[in-house]
Order: sequence, then C-alpha cells, then structure tokens
Amino acid sequence: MTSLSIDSQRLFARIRQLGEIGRDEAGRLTRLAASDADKAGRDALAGWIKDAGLELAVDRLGNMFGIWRGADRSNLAPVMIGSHIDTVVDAGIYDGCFGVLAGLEVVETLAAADFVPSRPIVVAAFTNEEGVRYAPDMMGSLVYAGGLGVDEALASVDADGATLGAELARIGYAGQKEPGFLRPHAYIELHIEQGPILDREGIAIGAVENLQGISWRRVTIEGVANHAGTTPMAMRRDAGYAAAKVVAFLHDLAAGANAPTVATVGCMRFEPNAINVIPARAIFTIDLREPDEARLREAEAALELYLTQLAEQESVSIAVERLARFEPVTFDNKIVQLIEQAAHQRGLSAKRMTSGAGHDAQMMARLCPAAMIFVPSVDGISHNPREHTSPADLAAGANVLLDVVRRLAAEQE
Ligand code: HGY
Ligand code: MN
Ligand code: MN
Repeated sequence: MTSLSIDSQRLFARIRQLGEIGRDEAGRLTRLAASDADKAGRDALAGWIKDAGLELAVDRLGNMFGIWRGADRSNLAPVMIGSHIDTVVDAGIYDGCFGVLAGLEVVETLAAADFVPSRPIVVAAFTNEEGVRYAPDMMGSLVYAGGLGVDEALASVDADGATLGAELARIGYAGQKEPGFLRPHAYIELHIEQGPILDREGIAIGAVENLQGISWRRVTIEGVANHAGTTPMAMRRDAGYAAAKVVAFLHDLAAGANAPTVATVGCMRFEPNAINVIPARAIFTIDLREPDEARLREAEAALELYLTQLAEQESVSIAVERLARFEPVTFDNKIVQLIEQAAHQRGLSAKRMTSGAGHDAQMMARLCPAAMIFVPSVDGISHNPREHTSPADLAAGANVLLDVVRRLAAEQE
C-alpha cells in the first residue's frame, strides 16, 4: 500500500502560494469568509482543481468541490477529502489549507499512477469554517450536513451588516448545487493539530478518534457611563469592570477544573470606549470547550449562575446570545484504524487523540463515517503567523492520507 507517494514539492509550492493570498500591507494573512481575499484564494483553488482535470462544483453556500469520477461505477457514493481555505485574522498558512491542498495532491498522485478508484473521490473546501466573520464556525459543513438551513446561513450578517448570501454572490461563489448534493461514502480530513501534543511527544501522526464540544456566546453587559474622576467607586455601574470579572471567572473555572475544559474570551469592546468615561457597555465573546458533554453543560450552568449573581452585585444588566453549540463527536473507528495502519506501514509513529479544535469533519460525521489525520504543530502554535509544520511531517501526513483514501476508494460496498 505504501509504494506510492505524493509529490511533496508540488504540495509545498501550492501551500506557500495560497499562503501569500490575502496578505495586508504589513504582511498579515487574513482571508475571512466571502471577502475579496477569500475570493482570490478560491480562484486559485478553482484553477488547481481544473488543471488537475477534476470537475468543479460549487453549492449555494459556496462550498467548493473537485470531483474525480472513478471507474464506470461512478454512481457509487464518493470518498470525500475536505477542509477549508478561509482563515482567522493574522493567520498561519497551514490551518485548513493543508488538508484541501493535500487532498488535491492525493487525487493527482492517484490519477498519475493510473489508479482507477471504484468510486469517485471528491476534494472539498467548506465555506466559513473559522466563523470569524459569520457565526457559527464550521458553517459550510454544518449546512452541508443538514444542521443549519441554507437560507438561514445565507442570511447571517457580519459586523458591517453584509449578509453571507450577498457577499458570496458578490465574489462569484453563490453556486447552484444544493448543499448535501453528494452524500459521501466516507469523509477524511487531514489537518495540523494546532496543539502541543504530537510535537511535544515526537509523534508523526495523530489518528483523531473524537472532537470536543464547543459552546460560543456573545455577552452584552449594560452599565451606566459616568465621569471617571468624579464618580465614587461605590456608585459605579461599571460594565467594563463586570466584564473583567467574567474573564477572570471563566479562566479560573477552566484552569481549576480537574478536566481538559478550556475557556477563552477572544473579542471584547467597550462603549463609549473613552479614557475618562466609565464603560456604559461591554460586548465580548465566550468560547467554552470540553470533550465531555456533561462537564460542558456544568460549565455552561456555572457561567449562567455567575452572570446572574454578577448582574445583581454590580447593578448591571447582562444579555447572552448563543452563537454556536456543538456536542462532542466520536469518529469512525474503522477509519481511525486505517489511519494507524497506514502510519505504521510507513514506519511512522502514531497515537489516537482528541481534537481540541473544531473541524468540518465533526459536521460531516453526521452524514457518513468520518475521521481525521493530524500532523504536529511546532510548539503547538496555531491561529498565529508562527504556525508551522515541518516539510517531513507535512509529507508524512499527506502520504498517510493517500494510503487511507486508496483503501476507502477501493471499497465496493
Ligand atoms: O474554532 C475552531 O476550533 C476552528 O478553528 N474553527
Ligand atoms: Mn482549521
Ligand atoms: Mn482554525
């Protein structure tokens, strides 16, 4: 099974090329969903898909698919290799892009080797996986898997009031296909780990067997603006102070839990946001994650109780908007075993692990057997321009993907 290997130089060149698309004057990489930068990235991917001789299909949510028809039995359900090419702000070049480009590389390698799959192989790039511009994250695959209505997703509004639907039309990626038009036989996603485990333990391949639950909220705390110099501390209704207490509460809740619970406040703004005005309003986001659903619910309940008590103590009002809520997902054990076998047959170390990050695979697991392959992230850094994975680890991950896809695509049933 290991006779074939991908063309790593071609893969690395494309990762670098895509990684240059969407940089600002300071060199920061940002390709938010349905932005002009996203369009430029999509255009590059569409070009590579066509050059590879695949059929390009785009669905109504802008999800992109490169379809390689198999033998004459191409009406069999396809093997889908997916991920995303949208990024966070000031991003690295591997998150999502590695999986999509490695999938394309796998198809081109198989085609060049005259491998004739028993079923089509499809490379997918899902819209708005990051959820930075439009919530929730993994939106494209969530809609594709039937977890969110197409029209509801297209009506999502960004901070400037632009709907996703209008933006996809503006950049030319409001496709015709209905999301879900291809129901995969299996879904496999190659991705950088984005955490420290593989790098720290010197392990080449992560065979991802499950993915933790995610709970996103936006919180608005309403206090009263007042003069920073004349208002005694006891008379303040300080939305900024109350928000700071929530940040500290969440940190201590997660850090103090005898569990892998994590909590993040990634966005925060005050209004009127002036040096000498006590904040009237604080708007911020909460990202809570936990592999165990019962513990995630406990953390959500503890947060809710704390916010109720805090509103009372600080004489502020607190409104909470739920942005995303995904339960933990368990991947398909047969595919996880295939990943381990493929790694071992290539002499690569492998370990089973949980994904700390959200991925499109967690949505596609609602449609078909799904699993993920991880490669190490140097120092566990991601969502950061310092994100890096060594060429050897990138090639190893892509070759394991090649072997697993070959097996899945040869399945007759
Ligand atoms: O939020 C996540 O875990 C992913 O990067 N969208
Ligand atoms: Mn990703
Ligand atoms: Mn990401």
